[in-house]
Amino acid sequence: MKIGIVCYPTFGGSGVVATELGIELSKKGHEIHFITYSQPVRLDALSKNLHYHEVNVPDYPLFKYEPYELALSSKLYDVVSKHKIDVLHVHYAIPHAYAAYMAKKILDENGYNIPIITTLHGTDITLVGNHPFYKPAVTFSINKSDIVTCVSKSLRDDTREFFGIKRDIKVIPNFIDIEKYSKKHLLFERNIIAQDKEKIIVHISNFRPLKRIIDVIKIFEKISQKINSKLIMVGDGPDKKKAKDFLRKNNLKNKVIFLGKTNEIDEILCSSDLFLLPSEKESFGLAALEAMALKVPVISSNVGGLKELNINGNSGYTSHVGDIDSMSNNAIEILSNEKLKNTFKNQAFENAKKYDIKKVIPLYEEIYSEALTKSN
Ligand code: GMT
Repeated sequence: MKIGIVCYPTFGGSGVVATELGIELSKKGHEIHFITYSQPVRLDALSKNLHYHEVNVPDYPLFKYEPYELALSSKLYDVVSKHKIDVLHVHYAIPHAYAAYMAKKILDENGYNIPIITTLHGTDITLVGNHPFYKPAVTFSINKSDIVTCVSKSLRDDTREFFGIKRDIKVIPNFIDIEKYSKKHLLFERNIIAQDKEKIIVHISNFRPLKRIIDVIKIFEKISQKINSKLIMVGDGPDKKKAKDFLRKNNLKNKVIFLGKTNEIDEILCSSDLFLLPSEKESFGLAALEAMALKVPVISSNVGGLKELNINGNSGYTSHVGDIDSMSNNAIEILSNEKLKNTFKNQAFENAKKYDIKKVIPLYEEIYSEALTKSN
């Protein structure tokens, strides 16, 4: 099948999922065309089955805002008609589902029928999409997609509730390549970042307010009063300065390392004892799944898709948003007992196996076939 994939090519979870999906589909013999404004970060090599088409928005002094949706629709029209694409799969509703619908209409005028699959990832629904400025256009484009999928049951329910949408929405969870991760267990020399007896606690995110990175530090502060430990903060974003100020004021600077954006996430997780994700909203929590796949127990909030992924008392623990005491007590319980920690580590890995790429990719292939059948 020839599949066009539209996504945000940056470090965000939706872009990572879309890229890994495209790469895996290409290995299965599908011809994949990424249509994005820059080459997706995890797409390091193009091949016979993997193509990349850049969307350009030229500067023009008249425009206060460059019309990206327009450029994307035109590019989609070009790529779909030139390469005879069978289905178009857009990740993140804003503005991708809207631009895809416009491209579909233009193609239709030219006698070309292209089914559109929209995958909702989270903030396109729970944060940005339901703002009155965007809501009518987002509702319209979700309703007009041929098939809609989302990454957790919680996100499906939120989409129905926030947009009053009644149509079928399929849940296809995010995934990881378990085989690849199994090979990485014990990969990293832990004493590069911590002393031998120090426990390593990790947080990975884009440091946006909804990730609550001050909670991460407060939880760590309580843990470190009882357990010799170090906190590794991976990522970058708007709350980084606030976090650094907090560390300075609370004399925690020497115990916390900021690693910035890195592609070495697996290596860091391999040598970690615990992963913290106390988010205010989280439709899935891909970073937590990556941690679980590398046998790292997760301490998280119990919001959205996180409570579907992180099984309380099994792969880690979940608590209410902002409950620093509960999260730090749970963390201390796991970290202070080596046998218990190993049980949680193994359980985290067992749970991650449910999200193996080999189980999830066929679900996408099924919906591509369904979309094709429906549109013919
Ligand atoms: O978490 C973010 O802020 C990034 C965002 C994105 O658009 O990439 O992540 C969303 O999609 C990921 C992939 O499906 C999910 O794992 C994240 O839970 C989801 N983020 C939120 O719902 C806040």
